[in-house]
Amino acid sequence: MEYKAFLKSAANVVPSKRQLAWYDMQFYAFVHFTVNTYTDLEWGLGDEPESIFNPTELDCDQWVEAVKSAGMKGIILTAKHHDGFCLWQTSTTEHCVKNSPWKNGMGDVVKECAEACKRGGIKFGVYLSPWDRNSPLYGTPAYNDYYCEQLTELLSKYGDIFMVWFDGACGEGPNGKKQEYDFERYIKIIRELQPEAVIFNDFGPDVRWCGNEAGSARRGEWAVVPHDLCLRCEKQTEGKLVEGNLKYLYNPAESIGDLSVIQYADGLSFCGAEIDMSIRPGWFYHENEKPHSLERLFGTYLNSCGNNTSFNLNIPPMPNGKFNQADVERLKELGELINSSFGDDKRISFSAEEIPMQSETQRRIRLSFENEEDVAFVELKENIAKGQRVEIFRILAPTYEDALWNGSTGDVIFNGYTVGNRKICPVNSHTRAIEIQVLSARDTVDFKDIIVYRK
Ligand code: FUL
Repeated sequence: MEYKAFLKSAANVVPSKRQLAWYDMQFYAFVHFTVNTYTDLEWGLGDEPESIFNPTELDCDQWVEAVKSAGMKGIILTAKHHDGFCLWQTSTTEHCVKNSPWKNGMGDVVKECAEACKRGGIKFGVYLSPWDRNSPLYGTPAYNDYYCEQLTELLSKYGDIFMVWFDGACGEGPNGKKQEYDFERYIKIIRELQPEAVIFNDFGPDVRWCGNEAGSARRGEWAVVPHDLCLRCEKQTEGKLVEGNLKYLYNPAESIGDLSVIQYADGLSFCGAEIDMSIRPGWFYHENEKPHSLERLFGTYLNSCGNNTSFNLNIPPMPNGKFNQADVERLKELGELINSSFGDDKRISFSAEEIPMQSETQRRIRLSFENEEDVAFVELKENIAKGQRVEIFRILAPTYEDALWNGSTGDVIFNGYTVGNRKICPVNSHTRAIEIQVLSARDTVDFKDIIVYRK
């Protein structure tokens, strides 16, 4: 394909309706809770007695209030982690809450959490670990039937599900065997029972893993990536799920969606990344751990929600079933910092002037403020429904206060790579005007919004 035509085609790979809804979510919570909470482990062994699970003060409304205070819009609960213990009243196994002393075996954490989310006006999602260290079926074809039954229960008994989070881990089961996961079948069930839900997996089909659990971001995040990275979307493969064969090569790569990589791909998929990390070092609660600093969490927020990915932040409940007060406070501080940084009162009004360019893929937009301002952030939003286009951009401020732009090119206050759904550019500049320059893009650039925030 001719080079420019290829670029244009890459720029016009668009998200599905459910992927667009996921972009709106931006920031949501993971809740890791299981027998590990009582054994101090990160990966349960699968032979834990049900009797240890006893969250006597379980309070999912407290979870919901806490995550809302940080501005998060949903909770994804580990309905089953690698240890195989099910947090809901399942008919598929005895290794579940019904054999625990909690509420005399009548409790259901999935139900309580789903209902609390509904009451609190946020969305609910489920994590169901394919790796199961308890099920004797694991490692045989019958395990896929078992897993599908569990999925069916979760997706039909607890109302709307916004995300199904598949964990890529595939270790040995109790009989020493590994399982071949039938993702095609799992995905079919999700599409049937919860057509609005996005599916997270290391490699899509809807949302992919960012490649680390430390909250680190790429320099820029492309949502359009090689087919060979992803479980391909149904439309592109006429209903068949195809697994990319280069996924392990691509996944942690810094250059995943760069032109230098995608030009060699035999097809492209729209599959944005999620950044997942825990508020503490572990995914599960350990008494000796402390929440990460506000700076680190806010930095990760900027690098995820402000870098064309979503942010899935885990908060682990304590053995009594509540979030630790230190986590609750950190979430509140985080929410306050996000609100005070990006609140309406922080918006600087401006008049915008478009400077005509010869190339249709370049832009210069000059923003002038009424007074000098201490600018903290510039936020750019592409109309992602039409595809992701901006490659390289920069932001400049006039060098001299009085010169504005006359004859001077200005100082570069931000060098950017990729925009996408939302790019937050920390600029930290005292100025009366700025200029946004798009130096290269894959097609014409459609900015849905440009917002400037003062300190
Ligand atoms: C990993 C798991 O092994 C961890 O325990 C945790 O659930 C994390 C989100 O995904 O693959």
